Amino acid sequence: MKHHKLYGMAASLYTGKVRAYMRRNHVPFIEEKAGGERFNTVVKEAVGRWIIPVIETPDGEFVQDGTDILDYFESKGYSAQSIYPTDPVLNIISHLFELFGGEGMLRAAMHYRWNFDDTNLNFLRHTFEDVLPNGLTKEEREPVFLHASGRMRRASVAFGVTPDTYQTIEESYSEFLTLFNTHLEDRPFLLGGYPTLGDYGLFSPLYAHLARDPKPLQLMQMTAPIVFRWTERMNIPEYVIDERQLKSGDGLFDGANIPDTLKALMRFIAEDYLPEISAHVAFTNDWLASQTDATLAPTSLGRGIGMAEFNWRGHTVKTAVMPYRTYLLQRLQDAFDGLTANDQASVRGLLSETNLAALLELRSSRRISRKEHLEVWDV
Ligand SMILES: N[C@@H](CCC(=O)N[C@@H](CS)C(=O)NCC(=O)O)C(=O)O
Repeated sequence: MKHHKLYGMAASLYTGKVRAYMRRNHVPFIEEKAGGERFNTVVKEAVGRWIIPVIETPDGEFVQDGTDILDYFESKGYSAQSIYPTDPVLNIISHLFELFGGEGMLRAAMHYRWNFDDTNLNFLRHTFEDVLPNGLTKEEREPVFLHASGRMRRASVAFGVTPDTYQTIEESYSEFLTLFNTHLEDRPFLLGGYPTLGDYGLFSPLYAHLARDPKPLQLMQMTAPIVFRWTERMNIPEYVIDERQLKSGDGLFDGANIPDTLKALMRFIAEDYLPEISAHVAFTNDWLASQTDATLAPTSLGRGIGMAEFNWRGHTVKTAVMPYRTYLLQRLQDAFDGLTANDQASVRGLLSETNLAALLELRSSRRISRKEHLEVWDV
C-alpha cells in the first residue's frame, strides 16, 4: 500500500487538524518528526521555509498548510462525507469556525501552553523533541529547546498574550468551553452527525494545546468533559455510536433551523474575534495602499505585515496581522458570493442575528491566493 507521509509534531496545532482528518478518512500515512533529516533538507527546500504540517504524497508531491492539505484529500475523494456542507448556511458557519478556531483561539492556546511552567514545562521539553534535529544528547537538546520555546513565547505576545490580558483570556476561554460543552450535549460534532471544516478549525487549538498540555488538559476534563470527549472522537478512525450519535443521527442540521446553542457560540465569536479581524482588515488595506506591486508577493506567513491595535474585552491589544487570516476570511466570502440571492438572504439573516454581519463586508482591497506554499496578493 502506498502511504502518504505527514511531517509534523504531536504538539503542533495545525498538524493535529490534518492528522485527525487523515485518521477519520482512513488515509494511510506515516508520520515523521519534523526535526528529522529529510524534513530539514528535502522538505524544507520544497516548501521554502520551516513550517509544519507538510504532507508528501505517494507521488512525491508536497502540500503545505492545514487547509490546503484537507482540500487536497477532499479533491482526491478520500472523504466519505465532505467536510464542506452542501447546505449553504452550514457551509458559511463551517468557514466561520475554521477561521475562528485556527486563528481566533490562539491567545488561549498560547497562554495555557507557555504561562504555566510549573505544570507544563517538563512535558513541553519532552514533546518538543519532535522538532529537534536527530541524535542530540540531553545536554545538547536543552539550548535548542530554549531557543525554540523562546520563539513561541515571543509569538504569544504577538497574539496578544501579555500579563495584562491573562485573566481575561482565562475568562473568555472558560465562557467558550461552557458554550461549546452545552452545544455538544445533543450532537457529536459542531454541525450534527459528522465533522465538517468547522470542527477541524476548532480542533486545532482545542486538541494539540488545550487537550494535551497538562494545565489546560485538566481544566478541560474538569470543566468541559463533553468537549474533551469531542477531541477524542475527532481524533480516532473508528465511528462511535453513542448517546449523542443516536440522538442527532448521521446527518447535519437543517440550515433553516440552527440550534440556539450554536447561535450562542456565533455571538461569542462576534464579541471575541470580530474586533480583531476588523482591525486586521483595516490595517491590511492601509498596508496594501502603501505597497508597490513588487513588494506584494509572496508574503511569508507568520512574519505578518505589522501590528494592529484594537479593543479586546476592555483591553487595548496589538496583534500581528497575518495575510493568512485574510485568506481564510476570503474563502468564507467567496462561498457567500457564489450563493443565490435567496441563500445569501438566509446567511445574512443568521449573521445579523448573531452580530456577525460585518464579516461579509470586511474585504481586502486585493484578493489573496496561495501559490507555492505561500500567500500571494493578486496584482
Ligand atoms: N496556516 C498554516 C500554519 C502553520 C503553522 O503556523 N505551523 C506552526 C506549527 S503549529 C509552525 O510551523 N511554526 C514554525 C515557526 O513559526 O517557525 C497551516 O495551517 O499549515
